[in-house]
Amino acid sequence: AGNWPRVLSIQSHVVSGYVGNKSATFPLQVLGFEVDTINSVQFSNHTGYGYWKGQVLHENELAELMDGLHHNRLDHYTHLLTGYVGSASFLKQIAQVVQQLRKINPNLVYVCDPVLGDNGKLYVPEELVGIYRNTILPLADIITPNQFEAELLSGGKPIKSKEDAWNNLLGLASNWNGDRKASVTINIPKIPLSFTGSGDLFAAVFLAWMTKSNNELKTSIEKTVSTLQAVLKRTYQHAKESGKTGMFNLELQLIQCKNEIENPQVSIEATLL
Ligand code: PXL
Repeated sequence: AGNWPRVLSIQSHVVSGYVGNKSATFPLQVLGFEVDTINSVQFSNHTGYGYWKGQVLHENELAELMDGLHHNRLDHYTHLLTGYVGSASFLKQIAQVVQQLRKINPNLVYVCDPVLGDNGKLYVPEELVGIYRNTILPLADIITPNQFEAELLSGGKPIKSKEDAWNNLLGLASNWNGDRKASVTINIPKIPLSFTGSGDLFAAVFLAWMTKSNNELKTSIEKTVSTLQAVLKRTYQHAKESGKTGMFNLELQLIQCKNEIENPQVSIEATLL
């Protein structure tokens, strides 16, 4: 397995349910990636439940784990994946982790989901915006901001030019392949529920398909969006059929979608600009 892609994923762990590492690990493994996880928190459940208990990993403890890996030469990774980070000091330590991993593998691909908030509302301390912008994003190869995050990270100007129909979400992506820039858009049917952990799933699956396709943006976006649609549709169906409302019935139906994750049927085409 020495040549397999190996991902270090630093994200939340929840005992029950699927956000953070619980949302990212299974799809990456199903797609053939070795996944090592550092749990930035261990909570009973995600915070959307309103009540949760658990522990937070501090930056010195992250450094300790990295030291243990380094001592045993276990810190050779092809990818680093990070998601929700709740404090400035932990985020700064992640910059140290990137530097440590790049010393071992200069070709390390860092996929950063710069989680700041959504729909005009921050859900991390405001000081994280500047640290992402000035310290973390320059180290990242792939970032997966939502619209609000893209606005904050690019200087706070609203993005309004691609307003779409209310029942669609518009996905935008661009990358450099050699000296060529590719840009794609994709219209994503909106499912009328609010899911938790779907952003974490998106970043992990996108990492996988970008790697497997050698950075082919259009097919990677199509496979990622199609996977998300399959998981969210099944989750929506499950929530409706279970009758009861409540957070637990909205947990991603991830294991149930193993086949769709392994072999996504592209149901939605992206447009190359
Ligand atoms: O990215 C979602 C997420 C991650 N980690 C924790 C969360 C949530 C969403 O609620 O509570 C701890």
